[in-house]
Amino acid sequence: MTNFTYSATALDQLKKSDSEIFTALMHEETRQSDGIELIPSENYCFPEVYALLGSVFNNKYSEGYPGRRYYGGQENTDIIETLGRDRAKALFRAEYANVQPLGGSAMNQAVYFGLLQPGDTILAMDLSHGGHLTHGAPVSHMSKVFNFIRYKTELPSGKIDLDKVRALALQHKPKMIICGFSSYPRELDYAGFKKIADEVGALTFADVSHIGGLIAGGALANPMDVGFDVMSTTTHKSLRGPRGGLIVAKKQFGAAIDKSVFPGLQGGPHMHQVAATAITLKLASEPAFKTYAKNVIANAKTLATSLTEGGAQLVTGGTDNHMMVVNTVVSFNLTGNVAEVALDAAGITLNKQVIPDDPLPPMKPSGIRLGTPAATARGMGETEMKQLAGLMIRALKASDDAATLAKLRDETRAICNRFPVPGVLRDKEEKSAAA
Ligand code: DSN
Repeated sequence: MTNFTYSATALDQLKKSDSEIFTALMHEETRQSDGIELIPSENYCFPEVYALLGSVFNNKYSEGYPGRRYYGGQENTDIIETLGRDRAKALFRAEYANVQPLGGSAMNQAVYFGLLQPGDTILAMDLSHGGHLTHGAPVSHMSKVFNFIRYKTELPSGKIDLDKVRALALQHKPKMIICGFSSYPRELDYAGFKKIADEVGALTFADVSHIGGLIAGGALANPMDVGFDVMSTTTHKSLRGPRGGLIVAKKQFGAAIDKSVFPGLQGGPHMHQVAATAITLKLASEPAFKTYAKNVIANAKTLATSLTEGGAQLVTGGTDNHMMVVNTVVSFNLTGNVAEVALDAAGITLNKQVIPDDPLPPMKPSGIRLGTPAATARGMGETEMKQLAGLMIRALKASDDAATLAKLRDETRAICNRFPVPGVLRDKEEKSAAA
């Protein structure tokens, strides 16, 4: 099997230079291979991404943009960044793209500072109801600079009520309305958000970080198709790319966003990441990725149904996208942190999660959040989703029984070993041969 992950020379050098780091790397490969990854914001990147992240593009400073840089030697970096921008525009049907943001937080800050003035009002989803830190959570620096007003989901449905969003918009007259989430299992009504924004003269900004890949693959609606002004997505989640972010927008906002990313917020872009983003966008435009995106959602629906049949109560009752949130307190009398630890012991990785209006604190919340992008990238399908749901239910019912959890871990490993992690060596023999 070809070792896509690292060049043999680099790996050999690492082994000689630092056995502690080398060993941790090998153990992490084993952890990712032997366990099932259900954190909905994580994924296994395309193998080509490893090749570029571990490449000489890491060595290059490229402040500026293609054709207008502050350092020489840009003939190859200009090619990859231009390809990245053009591919992002084509994939998301946008007039402008910037592929330099170092991550999701930088990307969203660049949008705010590029299109707004300090003190401006922004209407966004509350973190505790499924929004994101960068959407104005009080602990974020952004909340100190802009005046965030937060809309929430409704109980008991757990869904967004656009009439309530409209009422807040009419009351506070925001300059920007954001839709997007890190924990909301339903499709958004982008046209509905746009109508409200038009009524109050606000810019429309969709942060589709979780679902960027599902939009690229045509499995979920694209906010740009209904006239959104700007959209951001991280590149490492459902898109299966390197850690990073990208912004697309209407042409008229391009110059301001470019200036905001560099020199406003960032210095030299990470060109190994930009190169990896460019190949990711190519792969995400191919027919196989459409199948992948469709399968991510089909798998999530199967997992949600199977968990519900096993006694799990899901926030909003199900899912339209790649993720679901389980209220573990009402379902299994377990707080989310206890459920997370028990499932980890069974080889199943996901995260504890606050539920809307959670009476419990974030480190001991009422639920867990899980999703299917990574499992689907391994090639798992409906059969495995049903098996995983069964393992989860058994683990949650035996959360204090170490022997049962260890047995479940063996069952999880047996399923996982039939679906190798893309681009990572399969077993110890292959690894030692490569090293
Ligand atoms: N940390 C990401 C998530 O898990 O949703 C968002 O930034």
